[in-house]
Amino acid sequence: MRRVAAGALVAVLFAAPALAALSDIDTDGDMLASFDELVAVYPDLTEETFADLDTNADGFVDEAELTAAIEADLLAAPAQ
Ligand SMILES: [Ca+2]
Ligand SMILES: [Ca+2]
Repeated sequence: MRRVAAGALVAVLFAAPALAALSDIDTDGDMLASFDELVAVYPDLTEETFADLDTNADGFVDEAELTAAIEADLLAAPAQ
């Protein structure tokens, strides 16, 4: 039983950073990163790069797009 509980805890710890990244960027709580919200965290971000991150072109970077951008080294993970 202890072994199962420890495994679940490790899974939560590994899952946390991706969730924390968007919540650090998303200041209005809509679970989407707008260009203005991303620029506040990444001052060097250009609209061109933002368009590259926004792969479905809805004008916002969602969690999947943010995770993909970090994994592709287009963005660094936000400092905690
Ligand atoms: Ca937002
Ligand atoms: Ca998008």
